[in-house]
Amino acid sequence: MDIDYSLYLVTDSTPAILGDKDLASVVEAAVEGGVTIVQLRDKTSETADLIRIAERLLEVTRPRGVPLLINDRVDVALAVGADGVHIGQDDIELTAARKLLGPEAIIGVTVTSEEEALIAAEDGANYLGIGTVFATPTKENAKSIIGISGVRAILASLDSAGEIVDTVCIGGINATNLQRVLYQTTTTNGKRLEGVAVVSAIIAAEDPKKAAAELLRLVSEPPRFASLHRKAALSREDIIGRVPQIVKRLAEKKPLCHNMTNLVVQNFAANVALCIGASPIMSNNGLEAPDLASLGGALVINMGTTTPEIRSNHLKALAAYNAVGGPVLLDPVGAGATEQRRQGVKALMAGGYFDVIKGNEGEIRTVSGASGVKQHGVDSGASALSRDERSKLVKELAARERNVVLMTGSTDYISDGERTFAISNGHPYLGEITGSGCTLGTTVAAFLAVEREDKLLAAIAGILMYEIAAERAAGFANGPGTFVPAFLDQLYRIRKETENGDMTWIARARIE
Ligand code: 3NM
Ligand code: MG
Repeated sequence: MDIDYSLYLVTDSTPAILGDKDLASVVEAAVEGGVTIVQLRDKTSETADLIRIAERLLEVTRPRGVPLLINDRVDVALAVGADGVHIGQDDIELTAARKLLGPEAIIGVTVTSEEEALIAAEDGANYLGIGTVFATPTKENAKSIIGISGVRAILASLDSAGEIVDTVCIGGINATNLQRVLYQTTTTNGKRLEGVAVVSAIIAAEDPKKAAAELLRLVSEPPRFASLHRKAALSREDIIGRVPQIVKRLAEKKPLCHNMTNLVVQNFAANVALCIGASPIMSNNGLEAPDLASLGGALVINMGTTTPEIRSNHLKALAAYNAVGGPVLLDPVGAGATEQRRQGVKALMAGGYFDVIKGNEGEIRTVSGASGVKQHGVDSGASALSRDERSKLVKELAARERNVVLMTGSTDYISDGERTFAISNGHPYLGEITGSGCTLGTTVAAFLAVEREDKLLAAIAGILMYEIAAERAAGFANGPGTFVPAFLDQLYRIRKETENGDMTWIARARIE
């Protein structure tokens, strides 16, 4: 059976979602908009009513070749001649439903864990509905919220068990997160969801036809922020050869570097951006982010001074940049220091795609989900991990998020999930002044704006320019105080030397 699961509509007749619209008309509009499969889900109607509703829906789905499944009720499916059923873990057994409905029926099963998924696949489910992805008011007593990483773990275990079964995910999917969910749930082996299932994104929409058409377009297109190129091998020699060219390009293009950053580093970050040749704007107003995102620059979201209001501005800006594929860097400052910050990181990572996540060891461990990470304040503190553990952590987190992860320290570790490097440039003075981590974020973001093909290379270019400038500046400084202006000078000088064709500074790169 070749069923198209791209855009799966699950119905809901409760007033909170359907409003005073007529369900069959909404489904008809949704099918016209491009929904590829429909499930009648109605937990309250009497059986006779349910049968009448199912018959009405069949009248609008069948002429267009769109399958109609019935939630839970094998009897109703049989009575109206529907195409199949969708069953939850507490409903009729899959094998029993198969006996009643026969081999041709489409039977889908809700799964929340790897174990449930493997059992349903072995028992011959046609597809799995994996969820709940995000908390959703449509299903308030959801068994568990498994997030993007939970969906990917299920896909990976199906893949490694050799189970071939179609999959969709459900729960809180809408036009703003759909592409990221499809992108980030794809396993390193390339196993991906066949589609997404939605309720409110269509049923509660003002114009269900338009909503369905837009969702279908999003399912069919890669996200604007996706890296489409193959991850080319990158040798030390490639890096030494290419980084100065990117520094030069940055100086020529003067990309906008939009910083939503903390109170402490506003001025320093703007100066760093200017010295490397970028054009800084320090705006924490999420409402102007769509205008700024259209200017082709990059965004830094720095959690250094965070409040719920600031977070909502961050989320607005993140959505705006994601929509146009503008690069976004997350700096989860002090992520593990307080409960507020841990929640903040979760909300941001559930709210959009970050091309690069940059933090110190404690921050990166918190982002990766490690519990009990002790952070005194926002400073880095002593390392708890070996070199191998650090390199593995950034690699695995980057593979999980399908982005680039940079963990700073006396040696920095950076990976895109496939290629991992350790960089040991820099100077201890960077640890004695405020904002050195934050302004590295600013620098890397500016590089992302001008090197779109290879985000890892862009980030490495930023780190090398920044840390080599710090090394050179230390030679002119008497201590941290005089280091700051010397550092700005050296960022500026490296830019000018590079513009004038003198690339010798890159010889200092310590990268492996
Ligand atoms: N099943 P919306 S979540 C019907 O996790 C349903 O199994 C879920 O609604 C599961 O698209 C859900 O409005 C509701 O978030 C999804
Ligand atoms: Mg059920």
